Amino acid sequence: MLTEKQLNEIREHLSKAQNPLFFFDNDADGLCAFLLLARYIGRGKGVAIKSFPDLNVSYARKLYELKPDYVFVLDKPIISPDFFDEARKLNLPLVWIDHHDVKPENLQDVYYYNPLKQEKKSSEPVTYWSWKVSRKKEDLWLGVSGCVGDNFLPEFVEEFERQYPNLYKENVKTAFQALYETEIGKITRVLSFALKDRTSNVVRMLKFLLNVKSPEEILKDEPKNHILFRFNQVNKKYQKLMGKARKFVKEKMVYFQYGGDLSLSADIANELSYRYPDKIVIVSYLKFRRCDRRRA
Ligand SMILES: [Mn+2]
Repeated sequence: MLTEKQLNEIREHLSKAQNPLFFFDNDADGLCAFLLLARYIGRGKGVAIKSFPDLNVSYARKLYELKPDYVFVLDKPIISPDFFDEARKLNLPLVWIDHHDVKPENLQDVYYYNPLKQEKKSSEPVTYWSWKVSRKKEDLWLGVSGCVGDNFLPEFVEEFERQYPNLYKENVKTAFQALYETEIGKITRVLSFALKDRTSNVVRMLKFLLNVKSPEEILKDEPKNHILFRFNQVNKKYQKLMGKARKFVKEKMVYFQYGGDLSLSADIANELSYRYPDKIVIVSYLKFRRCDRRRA
């Protein structure tokens, strides 16, 4: 776990940062962690990291473009040495909050926070700790949404249920149940699908989410709700794939292979393991290459 002292340190970094830049993992946990911290101080820009598994050096360009005075990296297990070099060259303080089971090297002058590094080990998602840092009552829903997206049901879900009975339901026992059976779970799925969009649309979404007043706005079915529009688009493809995947359910396992222009493997695998908890689930994505064979 992170200690109260460490949470305070993170608060201090945030309050010192006048123009922070947050790099976050491209999923609901990363996104909600960013939103919680940026909304806490009321400033900061966010960039979703699409490189895998590391934050690679191509993102260093953002340091020149956006000229931050502080860099935060959220929910990413590896940062490439070249990215570090660039940040050091610019003398930028780097705060790294993660919860993956890795031992990064090269941490001199990096402020590294990971609940697994402590004596009392725990692996709550980065959203969980971001909520502990911010504790803005009106942002509690972001805390729940990001945690549930990382298959973690936080204890503050009880407080959430009291605050937003319409977005929750009784007797939720697991994070998956919250993800697939409640409205806050739908919000998580909306956010996660909306991240799978062109960069310009994602930038517009981040702006909207930095200022959104209530979670209900995300579910409001109206034409100017671009996030919901994108969700519906991706969800159509997703439901089709889920329908296909169900045909591959065997006695002990589900093995499903698919292709196309959009990778949805993590989402499909999660839902399959929720629907078929006693089976082994394997989902593989084949990225289609354009065939360039031409006749001579
Ligand atoms: Mn993540």
